[in-house]
Amino acid sequence: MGKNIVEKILAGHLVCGTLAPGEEIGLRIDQTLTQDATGTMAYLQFEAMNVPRVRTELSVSYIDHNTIQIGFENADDHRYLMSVAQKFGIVLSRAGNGICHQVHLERFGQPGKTLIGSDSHTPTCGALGMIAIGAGGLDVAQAMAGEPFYLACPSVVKILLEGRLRPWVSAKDIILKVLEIFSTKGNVGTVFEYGGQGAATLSVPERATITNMGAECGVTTSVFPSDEMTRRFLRLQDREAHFVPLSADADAAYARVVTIDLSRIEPLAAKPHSPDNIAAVRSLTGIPVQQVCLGSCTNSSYKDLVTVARILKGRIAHSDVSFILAPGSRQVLDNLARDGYLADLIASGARLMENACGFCIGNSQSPSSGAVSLRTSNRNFLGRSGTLDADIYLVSPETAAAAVITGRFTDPRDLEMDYPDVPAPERLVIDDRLILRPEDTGRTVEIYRGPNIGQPPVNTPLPDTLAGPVTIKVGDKITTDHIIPAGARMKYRSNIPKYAEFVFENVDAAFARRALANKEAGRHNIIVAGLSYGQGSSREHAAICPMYLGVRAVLAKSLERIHAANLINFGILPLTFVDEKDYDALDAGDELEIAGLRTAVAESDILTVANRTKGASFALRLSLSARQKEMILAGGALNVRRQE
Ligand code: MIC
Ligand code: SF4
Repeated sequence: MGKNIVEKILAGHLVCGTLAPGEEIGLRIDQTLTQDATGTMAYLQFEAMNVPRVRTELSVSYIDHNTIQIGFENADDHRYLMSVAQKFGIVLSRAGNGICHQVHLERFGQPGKTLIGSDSHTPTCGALGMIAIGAGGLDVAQAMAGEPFYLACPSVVKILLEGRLRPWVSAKDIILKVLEIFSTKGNVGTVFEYGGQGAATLSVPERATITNMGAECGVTTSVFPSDEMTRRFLRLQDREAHFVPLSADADAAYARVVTIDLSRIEPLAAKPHSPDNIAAVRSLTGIPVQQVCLGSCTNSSYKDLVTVARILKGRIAHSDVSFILAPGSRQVLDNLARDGYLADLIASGARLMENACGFCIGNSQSPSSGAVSLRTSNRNFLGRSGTLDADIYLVSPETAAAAVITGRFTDPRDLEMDYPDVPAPERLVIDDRLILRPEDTGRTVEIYRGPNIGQPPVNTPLPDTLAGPVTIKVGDKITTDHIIPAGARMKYRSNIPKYAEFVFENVDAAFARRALANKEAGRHNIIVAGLSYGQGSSREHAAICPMYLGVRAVLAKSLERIHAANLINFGILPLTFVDEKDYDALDAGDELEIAGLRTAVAESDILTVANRTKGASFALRLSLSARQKEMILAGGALNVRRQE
């Protein structure tokens, strides 16, 4: 039996376990990436591991998220990251060089390699034919220390692309179609492997839009073959030496095959407040638009931005529309400038922002109250933009450009012009001078620590009796943006006691105070949730901050992969209902108790919970590997390391 692409790369990196879907496997990791908002915590944890230098082939630290720098905190974190990089042999991409995923794709990703990153959109580099996976900062720190990365061996779904995109339809519309088919839930433990004649027509940046937003489906990662398109992209990046061909064997097996005919896709949009709330742009025609944001790690390539520049050339943004432009990387910006397109964009009224996450993470450009904002980014979760009552729609660059002109939702096919087909440039300006390579001089590097940087807190070992209230009960599809908001709050990423004040801020602003009071009274806090708890980002703060507030267990109908792993890393029990009806029977404030917990965790996969308030009991499932059980019993990964 032949192998698919995923099996080939996993087999070449397998350290332990067997390649059977669902089994825990350990992988050798070739490359890591971090960004500043998750990186500071990751490097604090790495420092605690007492490893003199990173043990990967390549580790890159990006500064791209917290670049607004209101107050001293972010700038202090940047200095910390720069000193850590120098000391431990990490490459550092300075603020201004671009968004981690875009830059990693351009300058570092390599077919056939493994990459883990402390950001959920790390799968972007799957566009180059590598296995690139998002993870919590602690997992990335362990990989930098040379340890395997553990995960459940995924099952592989083939997405067979046929046909060719029609004019005005682009890669964003493909991934929105995929989201329409698969939704944002129920895909844990799978990988999307793309193939077919249609896939061969897509350039690497187009593939990257698709692999990037596969994260919204909750898959472990997405991957494309490494083919002539890949070679062409790497050649343009002056990196042809990194090219290796990679494709699935003709008789490779898949858990499922889904075929999408590219020629039948039309311009699509994700409506508020979920990336899988898909509608045809045509059905939204006429809705007035107040803001258009172009950029983010999803749609920031040279082709994306040149396409918009050519659509807008000689026109001016509609008087109702604030038009925001944040190029994904300095390379893209340099080349737009060289070729004159930047001038066209500025002439059309674009408000040029830094090459950074910016609007996408909600730290700037929050829309006005009740506004409609069209964005080429990947997430439209409630409140993420910084304006709770704004309506955010995710669209392609073409649809975004059409709204810039008309001030309304407009199917770009209705613009009376020819589609500007943008070929890849013959040559690119490549300037890596904002990338700092660590020198191995043996010189002692002093680590800079600003006053905002605290030590990561550690949990206590698992108690034998868990007793406390359901401190909050939430519904389905609660994202990590709901659990711990980013945006304006993100500057406290290195200061857990402060950041923890904002847990569930947009869901139940009194949660943090209530939880802390329970903790101080010696009670455990319990979160009850519906389906797909912990969607979205990889931020381990969605586990660390609740842990700091005394949360000891999450009872959910289902949990998303990265968040569940983060909970375990910090000693919080990720439990699922055996019978989903028990979710309905629970209310916030119910007093729950699990007795004999340590023995039950060690010996069984089923725990029995007593509801003291209602005089009932019910069963919960704890699906953990032996390694994860050890972590839970010890109160998290840091305690296990300490014991060792
Ligand atoms: C996001 O897009 O939500 C982020 C901000 O990039 C996060 C990481 C973070 O919270 O720092 C992610 O995707 O993992
Ligand atoms: Fe940055 Fe947005 Fe991409 Fe996250 S999704 S890495 S915030 S651009």
